[in-house]
Amino acid sequence: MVISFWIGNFHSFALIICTFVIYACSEVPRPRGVSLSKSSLYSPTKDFTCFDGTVTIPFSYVNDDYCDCFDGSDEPGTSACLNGIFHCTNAGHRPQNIPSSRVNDGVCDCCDGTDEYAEPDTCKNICEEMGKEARAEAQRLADLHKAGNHFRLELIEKGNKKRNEMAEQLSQLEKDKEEALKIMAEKEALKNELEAKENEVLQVYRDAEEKERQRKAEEEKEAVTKEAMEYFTRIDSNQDDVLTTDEIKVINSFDKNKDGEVDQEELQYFLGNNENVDKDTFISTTWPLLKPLVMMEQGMYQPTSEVEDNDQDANHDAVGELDNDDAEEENVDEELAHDVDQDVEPEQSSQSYDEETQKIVDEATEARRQWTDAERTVREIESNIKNFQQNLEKDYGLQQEYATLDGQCLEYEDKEYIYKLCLFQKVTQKSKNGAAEVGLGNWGEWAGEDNNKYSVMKYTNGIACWNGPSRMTTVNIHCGLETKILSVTEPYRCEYKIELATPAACDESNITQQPSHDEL
Ligand code: MAN
Repeated sequence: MVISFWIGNFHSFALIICTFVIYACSEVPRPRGVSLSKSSLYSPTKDFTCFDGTVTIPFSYVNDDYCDCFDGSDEPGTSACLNGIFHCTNAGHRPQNIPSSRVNDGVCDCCDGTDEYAEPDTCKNICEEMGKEARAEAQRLADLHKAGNHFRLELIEKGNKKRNEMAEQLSQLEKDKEEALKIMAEKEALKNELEAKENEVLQVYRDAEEKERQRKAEEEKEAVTKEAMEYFTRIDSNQDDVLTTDEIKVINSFDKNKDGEVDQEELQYFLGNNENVDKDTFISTTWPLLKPLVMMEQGMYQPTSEVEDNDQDANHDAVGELDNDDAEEENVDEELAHDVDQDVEPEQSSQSYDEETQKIVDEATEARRQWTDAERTVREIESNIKNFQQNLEKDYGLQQEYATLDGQCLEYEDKEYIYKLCLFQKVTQKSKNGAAEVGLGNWGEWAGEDNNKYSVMKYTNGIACWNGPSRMTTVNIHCGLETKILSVTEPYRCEYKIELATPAACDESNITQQPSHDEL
């Protein structure tokens, strides 16, 4: 059955009057659930075309509780279409659009109760009351914004001043940098010049040092050869310039493991596969292996291995047991120890130069110092420039109203934690039981809705949550006569929410207006 909800019995006189005084009129005839702005699309004298243009139906099908349009536009006043929109006028308060599926569902959605027309007693019309409250709240907000706007203007002035000063400081720093770079270049040139001179005069010393080094190396080599020869001669008992294994076996120093005999393994160690050793091989191969053992026996060489004690014992033994039966051999070791002693080099004295060279070295040192200082100055200026640039690039609101708040820190305490918000920097949380401070996020960006970008701040990349993502904080900004934290909550684990009041957000011209009430 086709049920029309067209309020059709409105007499033509009212229609004519309303056509002329449409804004002041208390009722404009239109199907139930249609807003005034859309009423012209529903003409009872014409067929109705769905808003999406897909279907045209006789006007009597509108609000007949059967969904004909895909977009639900033929059933604004019934719940027949899932996607329909029911408009309530809510005279005395704000008009409202609700999904038409909520029409006659037993729940009061509109303050005027028109969405529950099937059972008119279900909902009372509370629009006047609500409207009054809403208007009082709107007035309170308007007054607050008005009062806060005064402080906001001050913030804007200070913010702009701060920015201008920073811009001036930045351009001064750029000039300072140019100057510092010039000085650095001069200092570098001077340094290079003096270092070249220094290099030249020191070359004489380096050449002399090198010569001395070579001389010493030569001397050392000769000493080692002499030492080796002396040792060789002493243990070459038949003086035939060849050491046989028999001659070696009686020398305690070759008894590496100090077990009382020079065994095959030890012979192999010192002689390789040779049966005997001539002088040259002794100097080049045997003596370098033997000398540490001889030194150790003389107590000039401390073994570092775990067999230290054993070695020391062996050492002790060795002193008295060069050859168990031969006291003469004992003397050999003692004498050799004396020779080895002489190998210890005196400590090198620190370099000193003649007066002229020293002067040149000092001048070069001073030039290096000055160049280092000049370089440091440039680096410091560059780092300052970077800081200023970063601050100047920060978005402090359309009129710089937030600029002076940068770095301002505000605290808020709840039962468990002390929260600290340093604006445009970071948010932290400190447990009252003394645990370490936790970072809840660093300044990220403004994140308000398109037309209200400056109503929300995001601080991101805080300390990672246990088994979870990094902590982050959202700061919702409200108009208030002073800048302070109103509340801190953690609606989701490690996601924090701060409500912040500040005069910077009190924009008189931007107060959310009560929606215009075009239909009463
Ligand atoms: C700490 C605090 C809390 C947070 C937990 C997560 O206790 O930072 O805010 O919920 O860690 O483990």
